[in-house]
Amino acid sequence: MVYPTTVKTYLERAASHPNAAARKLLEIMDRKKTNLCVSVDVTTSAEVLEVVRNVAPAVCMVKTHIDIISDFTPALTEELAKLADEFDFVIFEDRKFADIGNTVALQYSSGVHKIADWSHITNAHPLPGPGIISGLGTVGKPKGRALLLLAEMSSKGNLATGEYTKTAVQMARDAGRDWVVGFIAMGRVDAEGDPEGKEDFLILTPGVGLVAKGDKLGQQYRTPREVVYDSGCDVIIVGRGIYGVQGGREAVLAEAEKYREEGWKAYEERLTRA
Ligand code: S5P
Repeated sequence: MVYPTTVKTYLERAASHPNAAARKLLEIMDRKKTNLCVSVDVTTSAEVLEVVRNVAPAVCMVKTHIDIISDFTPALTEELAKLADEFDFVIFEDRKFADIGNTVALQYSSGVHKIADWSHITNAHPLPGPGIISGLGTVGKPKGRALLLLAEMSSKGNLATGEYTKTAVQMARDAGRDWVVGFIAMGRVDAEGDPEGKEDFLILTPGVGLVAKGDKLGQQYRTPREVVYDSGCDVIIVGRGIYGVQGGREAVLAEAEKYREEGWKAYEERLTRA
């Protein structure tokens, strides 16, 4: 069976989305013809900005791990925000919150990183229960931000399977799509319980590579086509497969373009799938 959400265009889905950050993302995807998110997992401010400037034309989203930056100052996130406006992409801080509501609200709003001030979208493990969603919501909702739950993971042997995944989806349903806009997942975890595709959650999927099949630490890769066409996911997240290529600035953009094209082709094909 074809899950109805996967045969709707990103723009159609934007029109009816209640969350401002999700709407912005879907509109950008349509405008720039890209479902590619580049994961910028490098460890200095200069490297982050260099990778972002290189790939910016090809992406709808840039994903950060702000806590791996060794020389972090707020100037970095100010510059990222400027680039996001200039090149038309959203910022996803991949913080993977995993504590009680009160603590995550502090981690999201405070400290040196002040994530809620600059990151359009962030994510959380459902492990602590619904309090994590409400805690983050006290900070993010008034700012028009969006939250994703990790319903599945790409790494070998992970525990986010079966009942855990189902409960994660239920937690998102209970919270409402105006705040929890979707999932980190490997496929359409939302299809069961919504056969007509009325909810329209976003599925963002890491573990994407055109060449490598995995790394030495349990990461597992699938191709953009497997992720977008076969599994019906919405955004492909690519890290080392893009910023890790040799050959400097042009090679990195060329690689990003390759992923963008593959991801977009798979999306267009799935729209017309019978
Ligand atoms: O299950 C997951 C969830 C995430 S968000 N598996 C992942 O790999 N990620 C993130 O995606 C991970 O933290 C990293 O930033 C990125 C994948 O990087 P790559 O270099 O393997 O493409």
